[in-house]
Amino acid sequence: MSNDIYTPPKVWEWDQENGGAFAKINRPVAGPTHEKELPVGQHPLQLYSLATPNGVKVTIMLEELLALGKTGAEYDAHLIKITEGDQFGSGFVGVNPNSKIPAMLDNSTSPSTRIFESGSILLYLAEKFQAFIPSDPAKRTECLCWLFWQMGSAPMLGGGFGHFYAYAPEKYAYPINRYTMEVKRQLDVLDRQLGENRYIAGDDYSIADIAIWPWYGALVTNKVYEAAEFLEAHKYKNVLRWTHELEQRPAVKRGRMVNRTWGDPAEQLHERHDASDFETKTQDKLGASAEQ
Ligand SMILES: N[C@@H](CCC(=O)N[C@@H](CS)C(=O)NCC(=O)O)C(=O)O
Repeated sequence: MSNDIYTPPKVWEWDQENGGAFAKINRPVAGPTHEKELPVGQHPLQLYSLATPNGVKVTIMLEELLALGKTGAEYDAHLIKITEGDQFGSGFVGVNPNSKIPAMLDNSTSPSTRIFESGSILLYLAEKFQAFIPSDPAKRTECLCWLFWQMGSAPMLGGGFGHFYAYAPEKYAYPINRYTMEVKRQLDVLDRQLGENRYIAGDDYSIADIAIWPWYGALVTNKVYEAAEFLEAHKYKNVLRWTHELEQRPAVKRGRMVNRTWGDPAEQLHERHDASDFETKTQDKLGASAEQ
């Protein structure tokens, strides 16, 4: 690949060697590549995920629900290694035909309910447990506006800006400028909203915060794409104030650890099957017990 001007052929052909991070798992077709059943644990909710920003939305929500005392939100979190193609196993595709984490099964219903798309999972859980979504119709609408804002906006951040700034095999001015413009605009949207409100949708912490924080909070604190300086993240003061407030929440701290396979071993809980796993099964503890 080079910076030469590209003239599209009459019919696009799949160049399997086109390089770039994640080229190995990208395909122009859907459906399973292999037969593989999903593991099923003992709890009502079965989550199949990885601790990317999209995955973390759901684990934060589940930990917040448990912190509120909603015991029906007990869950098993199974690790899906997307760089190894686990999302293309037949069992996973059965839960999410779109082959992306997070995906969830609610085994407390008969038959089981499958839920995919992180925004839809947050809404499902908020409605099921009547929590983190306002009951007042106007406030509920505001909360859903921001939830859907996230679902429409984050692909510009991840698939657009993050891809071309951090992952593309070569840097091109055109897409980086285009998506930087859009991401800075999005940060300004959030900054203005958070200048007038404590939380995204008003006075109360909600699924709008839980959806938006893992992407935009990580961006302004340099945890994704190493782009905080490039984007002048320090200028979005209200976003930073909100980001730091949310990161202190115990459920947010726990949610970020689940299905995490990189970074500090003390913050990696590869699978979560019980609340006590946070104390006993993080990688530092498992590594230490393997050494004894
Ligand atoms: N809109 C989806 C996006 C999910 C998504 O893009 N998941 C990524 C990880 S963050 C994934 O599973 N990628 C694997 C692949 O594309 O094969 C959601 O919010 O759930």
